[in-house]
Amino acid sequence: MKKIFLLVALIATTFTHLLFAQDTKSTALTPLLASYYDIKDALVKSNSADAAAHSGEFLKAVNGVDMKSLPAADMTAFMALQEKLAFDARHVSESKDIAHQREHFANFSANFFKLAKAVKLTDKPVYFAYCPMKKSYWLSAEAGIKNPYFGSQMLTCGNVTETLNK
Ligand SMILES: [Cu+2]
Repeated sequence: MKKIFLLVALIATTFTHLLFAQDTKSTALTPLLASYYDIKDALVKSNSADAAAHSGEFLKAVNGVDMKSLPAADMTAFMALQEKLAFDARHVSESKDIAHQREHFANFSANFFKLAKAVKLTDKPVYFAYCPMKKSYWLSAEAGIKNPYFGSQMLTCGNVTETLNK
């Protein structure tokens, strides 16, 4: 009887550990990364309508984050950046001018990288790339350079300066 009890306790403990392990992989902030990449990809294609639409989605997501679900450290990091991220996302979402969208995307990316460094948004690598022409950064899921500031005009201009989750 004692053995069975121990076995049950062991299984329960293992199960809890598995659950927690999964929790650390994604947070309420994880969807923001996918949304950020959608905006970036639209700018790589110089598609201002898509960039605006995806920024609208980002804006909704960033304003809808359930703060109470976040660990204290993540919440602190997020709260310092939420308004800044929302500000630039709103401007991109309301604009049809790709140059104007790219201006905001530079600031947006700098703030989003601060978030990605402070909060583990994914287990996959996040590449932080720099465009010397625009003097601005962006985040990418791939190491290969596809420049969102110039698109096809200068698609491979830039280099990765930092990698998260290497
Ligand atoms: Cu603006």
